[in-house]
This record gives sequence, structure tokens and C-alpha cells, in this order.
Amino acid sequence: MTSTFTLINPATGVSFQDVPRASVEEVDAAIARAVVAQRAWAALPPVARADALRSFARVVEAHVEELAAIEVRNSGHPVSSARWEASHVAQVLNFSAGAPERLSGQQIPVAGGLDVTFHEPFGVVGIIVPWNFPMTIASWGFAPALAAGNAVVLKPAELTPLTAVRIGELALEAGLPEGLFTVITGSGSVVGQRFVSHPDVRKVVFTGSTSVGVEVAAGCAAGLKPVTLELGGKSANIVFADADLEKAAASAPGAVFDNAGQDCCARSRILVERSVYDRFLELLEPAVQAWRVGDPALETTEMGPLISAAHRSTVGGFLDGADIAFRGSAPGGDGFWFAPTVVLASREDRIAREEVFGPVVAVLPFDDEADAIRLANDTIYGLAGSLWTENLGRAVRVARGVKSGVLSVNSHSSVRYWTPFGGMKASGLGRELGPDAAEHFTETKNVFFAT
Ligand code: TAP
Repeated sequence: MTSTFTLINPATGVSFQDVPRASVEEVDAAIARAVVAQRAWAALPPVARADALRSFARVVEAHVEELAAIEVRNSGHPVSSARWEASHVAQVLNFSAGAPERLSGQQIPVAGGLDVTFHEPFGVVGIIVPWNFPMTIASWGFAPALAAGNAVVLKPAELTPLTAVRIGELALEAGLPEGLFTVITGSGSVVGQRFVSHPDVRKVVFTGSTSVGVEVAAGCAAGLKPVTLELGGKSANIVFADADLEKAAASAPGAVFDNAGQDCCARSRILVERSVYDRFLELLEPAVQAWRVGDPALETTEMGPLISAAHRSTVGGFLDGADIAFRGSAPGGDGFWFAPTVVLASREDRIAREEVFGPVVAVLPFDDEADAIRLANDTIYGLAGSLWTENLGRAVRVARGVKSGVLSVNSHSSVRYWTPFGGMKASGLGRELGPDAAEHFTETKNVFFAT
């Protein structure tokens, strides 16, 4: 009998569906089918692969409402966010559809012959997805991987598999060949590990915690397998005294409480220049209290529940002994609710150093520009960050000084599918999205033809 796991709606705490837990044999069978499908896929003319991805995008676009409704139950995302995420998948597919015809290689002049560089697909790519953004993060891997001529086996997180499973079905409805893109539900230690160890999976993309990422990277190194890692973060939101303080304070809650803080790019440290520290907190308090936390099925909701009871208790542990400045509100009931919380912290506090992955933000003062850069970099992570200033020279200096893969000035934007995304230091290895996204799923081959 097939083993299963049970899904729980995070907004109600009620279990609602059982999902198969794949065995190693089932993973191996999917990889074997992917090997066969990939050969035919890579042999298609690039325009045919581009057309297939555009059809896939159209089918996803036609199912945005359905996918959003599934995500509300699956992960507790507010419906307006879930709708954006589903549309984003279609956009990533459309963007990736431009790649097959642009992976044109290079001809380099040589004496005595002709020299051609090809971008060839790896073969089968294994993609391991976390529970916080089940649809978008999956698409950042599978869309460019398919565009480059690979087959994909994808493992969603056990907590949130439903939208990925549905997207896998939509791929078939759109006419993608059987076996080319397979979504396999199951545990990380079985399915994810098999992607790492199976010799026919030639590249792995892992998004998740830094601790598991290190394990995945070690396994890939043992098989000399390339790996892209998108890991944790402790991003800084730096507010200088010369900033538009009203704007900076009004936007700060969204930058950390979006998706209940379960966002690798969450600006979970607000660093404020000492001379405006008190004024900034005065402006921040009403913005936090106005943050709408509640039923994710409502259009007006800005923040839903945390993903699980266990995660809520981990997040709550960060408040032990913390100096809480103020909190927003959250509903009662059986969902995994947690009120947005602002903590006054000093540099050595656990809350100022470790990733919380929940709606808790640490506020710290700094003295000057050099101190701001030092403090922003005083973390093992280097994923995202924001800085607020009206001084252009300072914006340039600080943006160049902060060790993060993505930064925004007078904004909190982190992800655009047409610009590169990824982390430095313990936040990751390699980049996703952007103009080179599909190329990252190819190996370079150089051939010299003697004449
Ligand atoms: P993890 O516990 O690391 O899980 C991520 C995925 O890896 C899940 O699908 C998990 O499977 C699987 N997995 C677990 N153990 C594995 C193993 N030994 N080998 C292979 N796969 C394994 O992370 P999480 O709790 O889901 O996600 C939260 C973390 O992800 C945070 O640190 C967050 O910052 C990070 N994150 C980073 C980004 C980017 S883009 N940098 C984006 C989102 C999240 P299960 O189903 O068994 O859990």
C-alpha cells in the first residue's frame, strides 16, 4: 500500500487531504522516464520548445484562480498574494520561452579550422522546493531548465505540495510530453536525497534552509554534480536620517511581514540612524498596527497564518526575553496565528543574528554610514536588503558596501523574473532568473573542426 502524509490547513488547523509519499523506487522510475523524454525534447527545434512553453504559460494563466484557491488552503497565503504568485509562474514560463532560440553558442576565430561553442542541456535536473513560496520558487527552476532542453523532476515541500502537483498536471494538459516534467511528492530525506545521489540527475537546484543546503551541496560534490543553492537570509532595511522617513516607515511592515515573515528576503532587521531612531519608531507603530492579519481567503487580508504549529512555536521562542516595542494584531482560533512583532535589539541578541522566518523584526540603531555597512554585514547571510536615503552618493557607496545578492534603494523590491536573483555568503550559491537563467541549465561544449 502507498504511504501517505496528511495536509493541514494552516488557517484552521484542520487536516484536509492525504498525499502520496513516494518511495526511492518510484523516484527512480520517474527519473528513468525523464531520461527518455529529455532526449526527444532536446532534439526538437528551439522554436518548438519555445512554443510548448508558451502553451504551458497560457494554460497556467487560465488556471490562476484555481491555483490561488489551492494555495490559500495549501499554505495559508492571502488570496491576493496567491493570485500574484500563480500569474508569476505564467510570466516566468513566457520569459523562459524566449531562451531556446537565444542559446545560440559562439563561433570563435581560430587558425586551421572552425571552432564552435555549444550550450548543451545537462539532461535531467532535480529541483527541491521549500514550503514558503511553493509556486514561484518551483517555476524559477523548472521553466528555464525546460527551456534549455532538460527534463525536470521536482519535489515540493511535504507541507505544501498541492499547487506544484496541479502545475505538473497543467504541463500535460498544455501538451508537454509525458515524463518531461514530473512532480514527485514525498520527504526530503527520500525524494530530495535521491535527486542528489542518482547518477542520471545531472544538476540539482535546492531552495531551503542553509543547514540542509550544505548537506545537499556535499552530496552533489560527491557526485561531481553542479548545484544551485537558494538559502536563508537576515536582510537589513537601512534607514538614514536623510531618508523620506514617512515612506520608509510606511513600507517597512510589508518588507518583513509579507507572507508572515516566511520569506527568505524578509527585511527582518531595521537599522535606523540614531538621530531619527525615536521618530522612526513613532511612525512605524501605526503602520504595524494597521497591518491586516486574518482569513487568507479574504481579498483584504495582507498576512495569513504561519505554516504549522511547530513553526509557530519556533518563532515564539525568539521572543523569550526579547524587548518587545509593540505588536500588531492576529485572530484567535485554531489556525497558526502570530501577531506582527517589533523588537528593540542590540547587536549580540539572537533575534538580531538568526533567521526567524516569522513576523518578527529587530530594530537596531547605528551611528554613521560606515557603522551601517558594518552592521548590515554582521551576519552569516547575504541575500537581500534595502536602503533609504535621499543622498545619491551615499546610496551608491552603501549599495556597493553591503554584501548581498540583491538590494533596493528607496524600495523593497527583490524579485523581478528578468533580473538575476540569489544570495552571497551563507545565503546561497549561483543565481536564478535574469537574462542568463536558462544558460545556467546548460553545459558548455567547445568543438574544433580541422579544415
Ligand atoms: P528545508 O527544511 O531546508 O526544506 C527545503 C526542502 O528541502 C523541502 O522540500 C524539504 O523536504 C527538502 N529536504 C529536507 N531535507 C532534505 C535532504 N536531506 N535532502 C534533500 N532535500 C531535503 O527548508 P524549509 O523549512 O522548507 O524552508 C525554509 C528555509 O528556506 C528558510 O531558511 C528560508 O530562508 C529558505 N528559503 C530560501 C529562499 C531563497 S530563494 N534564498 C527561498 C525560500 C526559502 P520536506 O518536504 O521533507 O521538508
